[in-house]
Amino acid sequence: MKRRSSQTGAPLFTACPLIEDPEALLADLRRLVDSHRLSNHGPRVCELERRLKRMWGVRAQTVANATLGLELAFTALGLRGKAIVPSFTFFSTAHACVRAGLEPVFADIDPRTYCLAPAAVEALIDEDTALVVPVHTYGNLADFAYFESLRERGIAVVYDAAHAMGVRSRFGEPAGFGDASVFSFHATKIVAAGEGGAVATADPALGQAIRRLANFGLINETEVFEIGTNAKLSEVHALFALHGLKSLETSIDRRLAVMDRYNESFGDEAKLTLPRPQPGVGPNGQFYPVRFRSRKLREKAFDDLVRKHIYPRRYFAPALHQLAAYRHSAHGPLPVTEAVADTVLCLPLHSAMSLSNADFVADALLHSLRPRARRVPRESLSPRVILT
Ligand code: T4K
Repeated sequence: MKRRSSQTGAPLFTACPLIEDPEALLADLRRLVDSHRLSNHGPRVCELERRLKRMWGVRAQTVANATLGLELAFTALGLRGKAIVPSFTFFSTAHACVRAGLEPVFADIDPRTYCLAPAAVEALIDEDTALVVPVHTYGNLADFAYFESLRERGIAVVYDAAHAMGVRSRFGEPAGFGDASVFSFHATKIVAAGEGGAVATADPALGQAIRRLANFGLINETEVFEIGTNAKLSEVHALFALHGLKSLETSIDRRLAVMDRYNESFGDEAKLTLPRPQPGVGPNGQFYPVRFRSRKLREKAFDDLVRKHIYPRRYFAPALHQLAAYRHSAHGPLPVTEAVADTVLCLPLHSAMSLSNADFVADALLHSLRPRARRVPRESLSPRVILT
């Protein structure tokens, strides 16, 4: 008999994009087709930028993806020298620095938030430091108090906010901090447009420069003073992002319900370290990272889950300084980065995930950790969250 992998028998991936109202999206796509306007700052891109600006309170400049958003933000700031970045992040953070002509220097992270550790950054700052790129890892917010103070010391700060759409903070709207913050609309993100991104900035000149660079460097049809690229968001992607934004709150609520369910299931499991809530932060449930006591346990769990057609991801292993591409890059001591990269696993968590599938994943993981344990049956599921 074929073994079922979830309540529906479908594989369970770490991420899965959700279109909340496909009929409404298809109707809008029909209108888009009839409009014959597919790119170059058309009405949907403009509408998306207006909506994001309303939400963030600062200018929103759409881009083709967050990787290019980071690169163009660094380029538009006109920086030269070193950029302090985490090694525990997606490739884009450091790649964008190199492509913008900056030299990445890797700093260690905080073991509770997985974001850059201020003390580690401070120890690496020297007269060549032009930029620091804190990543809001998994939707945890970097330490604004420290990083904003760097700007007063003449160091540019651009937040990699690829994971942070919809995160709230008692310190203010996260998108309003830094020289800029760069968000992603990739298929794996909460607002899933397939590809896409947006740069938030309170500096109108910086926003304008990023817009220019994203459009080949054109001033007008005949004037180009700088070498730009093509990083424009298409109308199709903007339409998907607009639909994703409409259901942002619902998506976050569903994700948080799944997180609560995981927390409840793993609460007393000493072999796991669960994500810790940050005081004063309203999380978005972008990822659910668990840490294992050892790499061996993590690898066993990974294999056991995959056998049940559950596909977690080792975000972010290997750490960037462990890659051949960065073997010559400078870095400080990275003990936390290496320990986390060795032991972390992001479990399936997405806006369409049911609590019953969360239970299925939790049971599979607990069984991997304590193969002889028996599970207590659960009470019935909340109907609001039953999707897949
Ligand atoms: N900064 C940080 C900190 C980031 O994490 C990222 C991207 C960026 C910057 C740059 O943002 P973008 O330039 O992409 O806007 C994925 C994404 O490609 C990447 O966007 C993301 N971070 C990273 C965390 O994950 P992969 O190679 O792990 O994706 P993939 O194809 O293995 O997909 C992961 C899971 O998602 C799969 O198990 C299946 C599911 N999935 C994926 C796609 C593409 C779907 O269900 N539908 C889909 O269409 O990198």
